[in-house]
This record gives sequence, structure tokens and C-alpha cells, in this order.
Amino acid sequence: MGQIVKLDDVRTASLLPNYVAGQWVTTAQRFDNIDPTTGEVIGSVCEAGRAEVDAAVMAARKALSGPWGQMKAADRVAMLHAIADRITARFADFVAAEVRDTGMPLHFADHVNVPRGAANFKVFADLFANVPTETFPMDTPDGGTALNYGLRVPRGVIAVISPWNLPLLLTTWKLGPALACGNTVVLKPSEETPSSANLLAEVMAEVGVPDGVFNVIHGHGADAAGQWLTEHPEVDGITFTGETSTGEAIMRAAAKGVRPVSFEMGGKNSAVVFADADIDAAVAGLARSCFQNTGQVCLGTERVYVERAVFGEVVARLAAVARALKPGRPGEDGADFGPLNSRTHQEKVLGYYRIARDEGATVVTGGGVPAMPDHLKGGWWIEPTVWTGLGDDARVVNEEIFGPCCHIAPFDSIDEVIGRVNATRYGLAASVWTSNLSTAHRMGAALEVGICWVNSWFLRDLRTAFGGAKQSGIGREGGVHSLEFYTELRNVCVRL
Ligand code: NAD
Ligand code: 6OD
Repeated sequence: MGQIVKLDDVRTASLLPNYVAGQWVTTAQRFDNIDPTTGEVIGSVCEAGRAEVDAAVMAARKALSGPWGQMKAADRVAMLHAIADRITARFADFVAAEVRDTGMPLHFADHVNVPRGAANFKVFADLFANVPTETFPMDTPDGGTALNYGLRVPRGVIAVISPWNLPLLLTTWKLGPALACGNTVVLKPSEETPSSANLLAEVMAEVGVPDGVFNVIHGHGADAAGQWLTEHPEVDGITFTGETSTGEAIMRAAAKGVRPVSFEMGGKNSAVVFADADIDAAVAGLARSCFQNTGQVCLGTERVYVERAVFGEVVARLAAVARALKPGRPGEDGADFGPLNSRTHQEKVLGYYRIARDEGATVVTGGGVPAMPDHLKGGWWIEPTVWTGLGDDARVVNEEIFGPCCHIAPFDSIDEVIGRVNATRYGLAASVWTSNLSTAHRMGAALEVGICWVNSWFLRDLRTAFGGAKQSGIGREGGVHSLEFYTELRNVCVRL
């Protein structure tokens, strides 16, 4: 195991330790934390080795039967509220950590990412405290009676593996229900965005979450902390958000010991604009779904289908919005969007920008790297981009890019567009823009996605099921659906 340190001793060195069994643990192996707006190193992260991963999992195992396991449900609810309140009290710290690691716009961190960090604890604490289980009185074959009732028990040690695009929102979306159900957790945040996980550990310690209930191990995925965590035999369930190909690797690891998984993965989401839509609202919605957070939202739109009568208008108006968006550092005057998260990701997105041109796309706007002032030239900037003119078999119309870009194609009938939207291996989200109620309901029923928004996008009610169809996910989280993964439902049959 690495060295146990005091947080104040490493904070000045911008060093992020692991958090294991309530203690801060440094390791000799380090990796850089990089500011995506400048490309500069802003800190160093202690990479967990097998020993730290093992210690974290075993601490989580031990904590299951300690004070956490014996805690009254009402006290656990109060503790989750205290976590949420503490996140709110340290709102500025969380915002600073998130914008530093991701470069996301300040208003996005302020209004979406960090508030959800608190809400994800509160909502699940309250929800699960009030969920009934099933009861079945029965007649027995010998003329007697019996009573069956369901008991929800924690699943055990949960491995949480999260991505870099909305670190706090996506991590707490799993931590909230996991802890509300009485599990213990080992979190491996993305190596690209490690900071808010350590702030969460601080918050847990501040509100008195027992040692070992929440652990953070830092590191990479394959052949590193992520893989060792998912392979660990003492992990009882794995909840993961990230790329579909990573999900395949984690599923292989989970097969050993037949551990359950809950996966939220990639997408190639469509928006459909009917000619009867409120075009102002549709263009504003498309601008958000295509470009918000520099296109790094799993629910974002990369395929747009527009009914032919309004095709030219929508293309021109969306391109005008894209052209007017101003890149800049979070909080910088007038900055609408930040950089991509890493050099690797910028190379990937620019690669797709080249592929689009090679495939014969018309580049209506964007397609490259914006001119940036000298102090930001080293960052991973990218232009919001709109293409037209490609067939549905083009690579940029089929493969997830995860950047601020979309291809817009015309369509002529509802049946045609349903077929085209569904012709993908993904099935995460869709948005439909129409003023016709029948069209709205027909699309909602026909599109093969986990969530279909009508005249909206990324409008979230945490009581609803969330997840992906096809290769975009396994299982549903959100509301009472989270109970399916985070608890075991035990039936107790009492002969009376
Ligand atoms: P990623 O799959 O590369 O990484 C996600 C996490 O998995 C990271 O913590 C990484 O270290 C870890 N990991 C990688 N290989 C691993 C392995 N072999 N074993 C265990 N852990 C491993 O994803 P990313 O690049 O961080 O995020 C972008 C992707 O996430 C996109 O595909 C996006 O669509 C998807 N995403 C989906 C949702 C959703 O709700 N469906 C939400 C956000 C992001
Ligand atoms: O809103 C949520 O609960 C959620 N999981 C959003 C995912 C966004 C992806 O980037």
C-alpha cells in the first residue's frame, strides 16, 4: 500500500491522493492533470496500483457490516441530505474543480453539473425511504396460509466507473442511489477529471460517513486501476458510464464471478424537426443539443433530420448560431463554449472532421480549430460544425464523435424518418420537434431509444427511468428503477 498522508500536506503540491478506508493515500506512480484550455499541467494524480485497489475494495467490504450496515434507515437518509447540503455549501469549490478539469463553461457547471451533484443524493435518499415492496398472501397446498413479502437489501460493494464529460453529475448519479440503498462504494473517476472525486471524499469525511463506505482510487482503465477494480472478486456489482467498447471489456471482467452490471454508454442521437414545429424553439433546442459542453454530452445530437419544407431554413439558422458561438475560458467574458477535454479527444474529433470532407460533406460552417488568443493556443479547441449532403451510410452519420458537430439531412415522411433514426446500433436519446400531438406520440412509441424528448432536450426528472437501448446501455437507473441494480430483492415466505 502507498503512504498515508494528511490532506493539507499534499494540497499545496496540487497532488491528488487516493481515498481508502477514510485515509488519504499517495503512491509513487503519478500522472498529470491537464488544463484543457491551455494544455498546461495543473496538478499530479497518484495512480492506484493493485495494492490500493485491493485495499479500497476490502475496506468497502468491511464497512458493509460496520456502523454503516447497522445504521437506521432514517439516519442514512439524514446523512445523504448532509452530503448534499455540504456539496451546496462548497458549491464554489466543486465548480472550480469541474471547470478546471474539463474547461466546461461556468454557466454549465453552475446551472447543471454541480446542482445535480447535490440533487443526486437528496432525490434518492427521499425516494428510497418511501418505496414499498410487494406482499402476496397465499393459500398453501395443505389448506393453510402463508405470507410472502419482499425485502430490499443492499447489493454490497459497488464499483463505480465514470467518464470525464460531466464528472460530478455522472459520478453522483451512481453514488446517490448506491449509498441510499446501503451499499459501499469504490469510485474510479476518469483519469482526465480526477478532482471532484477527491472533493466528494472530503465531503464524506466532513459529514461523518463511516470509513470505508466511500473510497476513491485514481488511475487509468485497461491494465490499470479500472480493470483491476472491475476484476476484483469482492466487488458485487459494477456501474459504468462511458464508451460502448469499454463496456464490452468491463462486461468480460464482470463475467468472472457472474457480477451484475449497469451500463450507460455511447450514442449517435438524432433530432427530428417536422415542418409544423415552432422553428425558433427547434433551432434553439438543436443549438443546445448539438453544441452544449462542446458536444461532449452523451445525450447530444449528431444526426439531425429536417422535413424538406423547412430544411433550408433550419440549416441556415443552426449554422448561424454555430458561427456566432464564442470559444473561451470558463467565465471569460462572452465565452459560450470551452475546449474538448483532451488532446486525444481533439485528435479524434478533428479526424472525423477530415473524414466528413473526404466523404463529400458540404461543410456549412466550422470544420477546424478556431483562432485563439496566445494564452489559450495550447488548449484543445474545436469549431462547432454543421455538415449536409451525406448519405445515412457515411461514417460521420453512424459513428459517435462526441464533439460539437452534426449532419443535417432532409426527410419527406414520418415512416421514412423513423426508419432512418432507428438504423443505428445505438439507442440512447432522441428529440422530436413538432406541434402535432399525434406525431409526438407516434415518434415516442416508434423511436428505439431510452429517452425521447418532444419539444425539449436534456429536461430531466430524476424519478424517471434513464438508460440506453441497443448498444447504448444495459439496465435503467433513475427513480425506483435504480433499486433493481443497487439492491437485491429478497422474498420472505412465512407460513402462518
Ligand atoms: P471511456 O469508456 O473511455 O472511459 C470511461 C471510464 O472507464 C474511465 O474512468 C476509464 O478510465 C474507464 N475504463 C476504460 N477502460 C477500462 C477498462 N478496460 N476497465 C475498467 N475501466 C475502464 O469513456 P470516456 O471517454 O471517459 O467518456 C466518453 C464516452 O462516454 C462516450 O462514448 C459517451 O457517449 C459515453 N457517455 C455515456 C453516457 C450515458 O449516460 N449513456 C454519459 C456520459 C458519457
Ligand atoms: O441526467 C442524467 O442523469 C445523466 N445520466 C445524464 C447523462 C449525460 C451524459 O453526458
